[in-house]
Amino acid sequence: MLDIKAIVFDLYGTLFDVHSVATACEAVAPGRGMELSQLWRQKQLEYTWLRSMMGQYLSFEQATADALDYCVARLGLPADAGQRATLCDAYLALQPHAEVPAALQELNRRGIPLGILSNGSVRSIAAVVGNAGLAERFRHLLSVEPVQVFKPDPRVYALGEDAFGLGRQHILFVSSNAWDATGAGHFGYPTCWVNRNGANTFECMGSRPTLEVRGIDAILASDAWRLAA
Ligand code: LAC
Repeated sequence: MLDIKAIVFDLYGTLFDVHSVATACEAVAPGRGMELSQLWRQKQLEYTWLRSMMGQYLSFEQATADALDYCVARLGLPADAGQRATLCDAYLALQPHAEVPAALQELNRRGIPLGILSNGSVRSIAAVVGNAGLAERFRHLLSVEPVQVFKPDPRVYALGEDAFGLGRQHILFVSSNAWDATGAGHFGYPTCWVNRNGANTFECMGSRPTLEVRGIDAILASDAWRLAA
């Protein structure tokens, strides 16, 4: 049985709903808010992967803004600079998924140290978590900024191990992004894939997550590991 001494969460999609910007997207794309939100998220991720491969780090916020420019052009939307800035700001005030606040509280009560490891900048992570009133739940809020490269580069995943001072086998890495869980598993973390939408496919890259759940509250109930501070 796995001996888990800390839990590290991905931020976007895992704890917070990236599509809570869909409502704001409706303002510039009436009737197409969710379509814009989904294309924007996919392009945002692609731009982080491309920047990493190019060896040209820039902030997650810039990748997000660049991705929005692409989407606005691709969908032929009449969004001016002010509207684009408003949409990017909406990314700083995402809503947590419904079960997240109570599940984090219970993990705190059980004494399990928690962290976030995200592509976001230090400023963005603090804003998103702070706006939701969840900052005190976490011992470490870890950004890719110190290593200037994005997930799934192993140097990013190493930040969790370094911060907690634990061997990777004792840190559960939790992500709703299958590609992120794959990268974390390749690094050597036990992984929990939060399959929120009941997708029927994980990444086909030769590995499986240690556990698959529908929400992070299920982490507490799993018998796949012993949780101990
Ligand atoms: C993050 C993205 C990958 O928070 O969801 O790092």
